[in-house]
Amino acid sequence: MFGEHKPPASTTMPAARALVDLLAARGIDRAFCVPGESYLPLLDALIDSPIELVVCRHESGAGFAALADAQATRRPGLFLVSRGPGATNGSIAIHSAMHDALPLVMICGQVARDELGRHAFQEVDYRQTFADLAKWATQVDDPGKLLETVARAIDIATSGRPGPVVISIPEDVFEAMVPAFDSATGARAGLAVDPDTLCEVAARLVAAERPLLIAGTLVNNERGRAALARVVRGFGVPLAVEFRQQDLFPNDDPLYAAQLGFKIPPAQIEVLAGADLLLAVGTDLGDVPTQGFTFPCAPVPAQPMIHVYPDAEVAARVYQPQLRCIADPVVFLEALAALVPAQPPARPAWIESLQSYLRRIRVFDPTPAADGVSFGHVVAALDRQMQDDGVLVVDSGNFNTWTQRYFMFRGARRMSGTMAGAMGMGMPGAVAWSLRFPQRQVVALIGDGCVLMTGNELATAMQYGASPKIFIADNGSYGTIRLHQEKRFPGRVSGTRLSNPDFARWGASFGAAAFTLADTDTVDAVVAEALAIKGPAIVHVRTSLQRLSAFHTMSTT
Ligand SMILES: Cc1ncc(C[n+]2csc(CCOP(=O)(O)OP(=O)(O)O)c2C)c(N)n1
Repeated sequence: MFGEHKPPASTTMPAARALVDLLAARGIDRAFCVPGESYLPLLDALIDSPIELVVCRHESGAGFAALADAQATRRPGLFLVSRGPGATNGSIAIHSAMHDALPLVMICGQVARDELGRHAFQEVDYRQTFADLAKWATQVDDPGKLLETVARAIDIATSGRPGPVVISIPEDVFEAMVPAFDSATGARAGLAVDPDTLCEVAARLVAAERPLLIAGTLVNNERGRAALARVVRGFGVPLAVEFRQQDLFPNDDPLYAAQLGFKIPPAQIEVLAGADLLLAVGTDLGDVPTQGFTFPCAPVPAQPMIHVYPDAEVAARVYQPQLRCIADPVVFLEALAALVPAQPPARPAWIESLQSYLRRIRVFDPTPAADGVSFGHVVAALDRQMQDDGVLVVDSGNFNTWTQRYFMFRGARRMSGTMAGAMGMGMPGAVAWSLRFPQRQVVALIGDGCVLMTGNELATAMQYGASPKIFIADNGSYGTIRLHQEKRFPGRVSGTRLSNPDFARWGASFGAAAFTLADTDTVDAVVAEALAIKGPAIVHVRTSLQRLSAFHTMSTT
């Protein structure tokens, strides 16, 4: 039933205030920013609003923090940037949100309307600049259309395949008088699921001998994870998860089969390809989870496939499954969970074939490395010591391949990182998670290359009382690229060597607790000490370059 709707009052207010009311009504309670003179009225309106403002040190940090906040809350992440250089600095987060299907809103100031089109100071046409990066880029040229434009942008960011939107607002528009925001508007409902389709999917899941469920990022929220667990266990169907979505389901459960990230060994793909039914839910089946569109084989999969996705245009891009269901994937799983059979079908041989690979790679290799601490030892210690609702934020680089072998996402442990593989998410992401969940352990794994991109957001952690524990894997190299180099141009090192500061002293200069970890024998003790710190802690791990990856060494690439 619709509630009673009173027509909007005819009062007017400055556009910046009406904008803040609208953002708050859409569930946004935090904004990350780097300030600029182009949006002063908005900064001012935030003072008296329920939206908390977190000032950052670089727009990429603000953008990554907003992205992580969207991951943590599954509500739109918001960041505010100044025109021109501010907006272009923030573009890395826009690109990441697009690839990660995360709802992100970037509001940027713009030159005043009477200067538009005259190449005024720092002027950029954001609609052109972000046309390819964002799901939608718009500019509010008419104050009367401010609220409808912003409401539309948020709907675009959060519907179908979620994504980033860019809203440019000329500085004089913020000060125009507009009608007050009517908070009764904007009710939303999820995409429903057709009951006949559901019954068919349930029947097929029961009948299949070797079904495989592939779950993606759009399922990764509290309701989605709960429904997914009921479906996986109720139908006894093994689960493979999309890249960096390991926290979708307990990794130590026999029905957890694989993470479909980069470099899956061909032997494992061969086993997965033995499936006789694929049910892909909430993944856009891009090139990463599908191993370059080879599993499932594109465009027509080798086995019957059912694809559940909320956006027909995205779902139809490559694959022609037997059955495509355009629906909200969480609503779909919840409805499917109501149809589980009395007993899950037994598939011991199929489950065992999937488990044998995981068992093999999870055997801990205690051999110390000759040129530094193997980062695998640190990740294994974190697995032993982190709380069951801890959050592990991973930056991009080979140091985090160890999480696939030695870190079990179980209980309420969460993972955060970009599927887009952008370097720099680690520090601001950890700050955002720690601000959102001050009681939980928030640990970040960050390479020496990544940490000097956005590491200055440690200052933001200090300023706002966030308490992330940062483990820096320092192998003196942009190691991932060095590994590629070693494969393609053996022995020829170019552009990948790094000369680093003493990261413990660097962290201490911000006021964080700081540790140096250079000896394999002290890994457990240093991890324990760092985790016990109340505020932020930096652990400078002098890691092995030779054993930089969980799956390769530098000399055996
Ligand atoms: C913003 C950005 N720039 C460049 C790259 C390419 N890239 C991927 S991994 C990597 C090296 C990361 O180095 P580091 O943080 O030291 O981790 P390691 O690879 O040594 O484990 C680079 C340069 C990227 N993914 N993102």
